[in-house]
Amino acid sequence: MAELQLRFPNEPEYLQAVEEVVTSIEDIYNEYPAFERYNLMERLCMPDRVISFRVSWVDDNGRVRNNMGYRIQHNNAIGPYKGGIRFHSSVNLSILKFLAFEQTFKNALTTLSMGGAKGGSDFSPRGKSDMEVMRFCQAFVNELLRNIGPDMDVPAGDIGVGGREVGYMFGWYKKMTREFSGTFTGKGLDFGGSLMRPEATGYGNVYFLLNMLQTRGLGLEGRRVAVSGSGNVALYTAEKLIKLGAKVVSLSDSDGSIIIPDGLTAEQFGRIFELKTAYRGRLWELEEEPWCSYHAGVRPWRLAQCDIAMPSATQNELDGDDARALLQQGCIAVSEGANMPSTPEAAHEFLKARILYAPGKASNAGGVSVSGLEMAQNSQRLAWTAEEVDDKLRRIMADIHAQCIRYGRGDDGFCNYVRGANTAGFMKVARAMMAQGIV
Ligand code: NDP
Ligand code: 2IT
Repeated sequence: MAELQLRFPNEPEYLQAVEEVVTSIEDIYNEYPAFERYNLMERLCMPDRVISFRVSWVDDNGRVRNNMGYRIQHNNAIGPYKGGIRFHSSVNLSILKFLAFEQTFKNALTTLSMGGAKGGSDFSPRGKSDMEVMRFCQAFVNELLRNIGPDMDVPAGDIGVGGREVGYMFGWYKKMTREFSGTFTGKGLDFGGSLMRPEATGYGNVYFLLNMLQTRGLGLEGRRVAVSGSGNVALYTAEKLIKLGAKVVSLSDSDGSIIIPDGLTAEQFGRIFELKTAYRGRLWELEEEPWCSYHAGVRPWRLAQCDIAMPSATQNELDGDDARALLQQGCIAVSEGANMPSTPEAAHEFLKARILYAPGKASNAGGVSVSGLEMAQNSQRLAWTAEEVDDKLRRIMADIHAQCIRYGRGDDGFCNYVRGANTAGFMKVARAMMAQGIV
């Protein structure tokens, strides 16, 4: 870690993600001297490739705008590079390197053949017209297209990138390569997208949570669940929770949070879903509703009285004080929908309290798993039914849970899911890297 800190002093998120993995796999790493002979950990801490470029595009007023674009191809030991694209003003190299690093271990857990990558831009789609977003996506892909392909690197969505953006990127890629391929996942259903891909991350996280609760003989019915975010992951998490009889007591966006003391009804959820997806609206627009309260500039953790927390917005959105507040309320489980939403201090609190705590690379892996299933369907030129995909998703989440238990359960029966997920993911990538020599 000291060496990495010297090499990459301005990359705090990246160092945070690496430190979590390194410390939790230390014991097993040291059991295999060959790993060190091959300098595996150091190799894994440096992405295979970092691609960065300028993206110039023209806004609706005819002004030329410039953004930075990136793709981090982290590791392809077990399959083609695979991972989302993030468009958000906060995007920088540190954030994308942490996400690509996490993705490598997450993808290894899915049981599918996918390496790890991540990309994005400091471009924010917020407040931009459809045509501006389209022109940006085209300029972005124009730079990226030599580095991606169905067997090379397959991008998808992440923050700020949903069906609209993937559609525009895929369209330009197809035009420039003259190939209709499965190079992007999260595509529209009419042109190769998989049923259930939009739902997959949120639903998958709820399936993972159910697996965790089951280990303690607990269920979801009537449980109060605090969810953060109100984008793709948060909305489908909330939808599934409501269907299963849980009470969703919060949602948030980057301006603030809503608290719903009695839990969202299906009808109220439907209105929020429409506000967020059809109108790209803001949660403050619900300020006057009698069934919820709006809190500007705050996150939900200290306000929502909950049994379970599912942070589903962004990294480091739940800190040590938030964690202590959740534990004080009697929170029994935290299942991460976002990537690295808990700060190291928060994660430490959860582990110390021995609650059920799932790190994102295990619990949010349903999204990339169904991306993998979309790649499989594209290769076959077939489309599976929603039931088939959902059934496979449930099995994959159960399999990921079993891998966490295998490597994370101690002699006293407590499962440290962080150690379990990191070790299981690492062992698979490490074995593949060892077998392929120094490349
Ligand atoms: P969306 O863009 O659909 O939604 C993001 C949500 O988080 C929005 O409500 C957004 O609010 C909020 N948010 C974003 N940045 C911040 C911030 N800096 N502070 C507070 N709130 C913020 O993205 P997704 O739902 O796809 O992604 C959410 C998380 O899940 C991310 O961590 C992503 O990496 C992770 N993830 C996504 C997967 C996927 O399949 N999409 C798969 C696995 C993980 P606002 O609208 O105000 O910006
Ligand atoms: O963080 C993630 O796993 C994603 N954003 C989904 C990646 C994908 O390739 O579907």
